[in-house]
Amino acid sequence: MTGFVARPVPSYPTHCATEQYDAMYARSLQDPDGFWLEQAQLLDWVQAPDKGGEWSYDPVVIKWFADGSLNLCYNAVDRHVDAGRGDTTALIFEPDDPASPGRSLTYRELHAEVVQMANALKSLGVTKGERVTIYMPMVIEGVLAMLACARIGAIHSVVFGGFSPEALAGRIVDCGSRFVITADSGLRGSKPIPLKDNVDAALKIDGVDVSGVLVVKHTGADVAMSECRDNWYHELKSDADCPCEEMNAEDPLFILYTSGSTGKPKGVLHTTGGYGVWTATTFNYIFDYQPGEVFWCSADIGWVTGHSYIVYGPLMNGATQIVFEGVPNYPDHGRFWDVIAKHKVNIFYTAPTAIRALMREGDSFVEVHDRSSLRLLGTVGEPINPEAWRWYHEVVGEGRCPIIDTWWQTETGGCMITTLPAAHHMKPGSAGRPFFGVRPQLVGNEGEVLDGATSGNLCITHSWPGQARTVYGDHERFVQTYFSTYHGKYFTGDGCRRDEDGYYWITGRVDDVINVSGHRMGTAEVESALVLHPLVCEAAVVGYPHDIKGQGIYCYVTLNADAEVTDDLVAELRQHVRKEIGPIATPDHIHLTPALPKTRSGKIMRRILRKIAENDYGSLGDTSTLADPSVVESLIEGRQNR
Ligand code: 6R9
Repeated sequence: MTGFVARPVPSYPTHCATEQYDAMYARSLQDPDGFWLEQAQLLDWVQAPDKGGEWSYDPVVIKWFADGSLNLCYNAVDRHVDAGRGDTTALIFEPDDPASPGRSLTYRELHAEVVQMANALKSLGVTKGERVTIYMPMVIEGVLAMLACARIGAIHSVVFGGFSPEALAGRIVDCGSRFVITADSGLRGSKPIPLKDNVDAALKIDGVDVSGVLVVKHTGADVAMSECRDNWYHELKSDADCPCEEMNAEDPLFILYTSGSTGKPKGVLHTTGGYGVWTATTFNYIFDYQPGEVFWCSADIGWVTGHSYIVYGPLMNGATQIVFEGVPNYPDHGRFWDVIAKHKVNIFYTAPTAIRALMREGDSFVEVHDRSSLRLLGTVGEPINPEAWRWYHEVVGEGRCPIIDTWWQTETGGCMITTLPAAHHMKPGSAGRPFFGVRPQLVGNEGEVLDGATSGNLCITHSWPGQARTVYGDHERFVQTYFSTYHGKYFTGDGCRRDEDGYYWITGRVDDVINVSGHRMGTAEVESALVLHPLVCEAAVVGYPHDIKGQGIYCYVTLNADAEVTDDLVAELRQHVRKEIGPIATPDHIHLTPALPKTRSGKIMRRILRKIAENDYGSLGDTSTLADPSVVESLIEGRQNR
């Protein structure tokens, strides 16, 4: 792949030109405390911090700005009103159905509505430190719910509205949440999502102990309301005064569940000050938002991208942005570009999987819509293939807009590696250079540090303010997962190449996590769901290259000896996984097999299963250690027949 030099973008501000980046980056490494205490001034503090980072990776203790106090809802909402920016539009709601009325809120109106939501939470009995589960469609009230929690010091745990009642219940129990905020139902591509019904089903599951449910009326769907437990939001909200709670910088802000290579999803915990500074600064420098512009991040608030770049980052910077309820292909494949034309979007941030899916439909869906407002395009969630990158750049952005390919994770809080517009040349497929304060390191499998242009496992050697502090309720798991593979370093789980210009090229996960349409999925999670089915004996799940989704889910399943194989069984198993986890986990292939390739000690040889799923039989490696090498032949035969 050759380096791609961006066309000059004359209107670009110069504050992030190359020399300035180099100088700021160098300073951020030499004097991290001074640098970040200065950046922290982007926020309004009740008690400004004097302390920067106080951290160690052995033992693992991470604190930033620990003597400071602030409230992020105040920073995202009130301070803009106090500073005379109350009439600026904060949120523009674009509904699933383009014919439905949208609405928009100024920062003043946002303030009034956040106060109403916060009062509703208080009247349910929510207090500082409580965990509140948010299970919402992509509507303004979802954003209000998160900000209202931050306002009163409650810890939000947003669960993506596409997750099943079982998955929702697991997350409610794990963080001991006694309160749920939901809506009657949601809409995605005109399909109703029965959110309240799902909550009812989740709350019936053993171990769930929820005392209050707040229900936002959104679609008007008929839902059951339990008298003592369920409350309509519109009946509970009030305009009473509701000041922001003063929070220590290290008080928890939110928990967000994410998949790992083992066990159930982990509740990644972020705290207030460091996360606030990280999302505010990354949004400011990377998206380079200018007053009056319209920003649009097409993610869902159920993922970290929605947390950092729909809720906290843009709002703390006083931006005007879109909250989009719909999907890219409804009512047709031009919906993204229609929304961009309608609201004159200047900065657009989306996922490679959406770009690939839309690219496949041809250029005409793009070209009929006016994209002249676009100035900057961004991607996140998975590696972008150069072909999709070029289409995004040439067709969507008319060759005019720089592309930022931002690499980061739920655990990093915000962007970590990206080119900065006007400071760096872009190379399609490369995330680019580290953001201020980020020290990436490539490490070999034995832990050896690899210098220069090379490939290895991506670690980060020094803490940054936006780093997750722990796994909720299980610090040992946090230490094991991230700091034990390469002692004293944060291990990202990603493989990566660094080129001669110091650009980083993420090559994908090196652990048992797959990335399906930009969503992280632990293969272990899908396996546990499959073996819950009464006919399944054993399951092994791997990822394989998928044109649109990046990776698809390939499941090898062995059945119990007495199981009868019917035509419907495969469909039933797929349905079963959807029910246990949610539609995003729907298997692409279910390969029924009498046996799995195992070593003599009984370990499943996943390496072989991955190769077979990839249709790559030439490099299966050494199969002689298998207990029964003939299994491989029959698996290959089975793969070729599908
Ligand atoms: C923000 C987010 C994190 C994993 C990460 C990596 C992959 C994210 C990427 C990327 C290549 C990029 N990833 N951004 N890979 N290029 N620009 O997606 O968080 O859901 O926690 O996923 O996504 O594999 O480790 P999360």
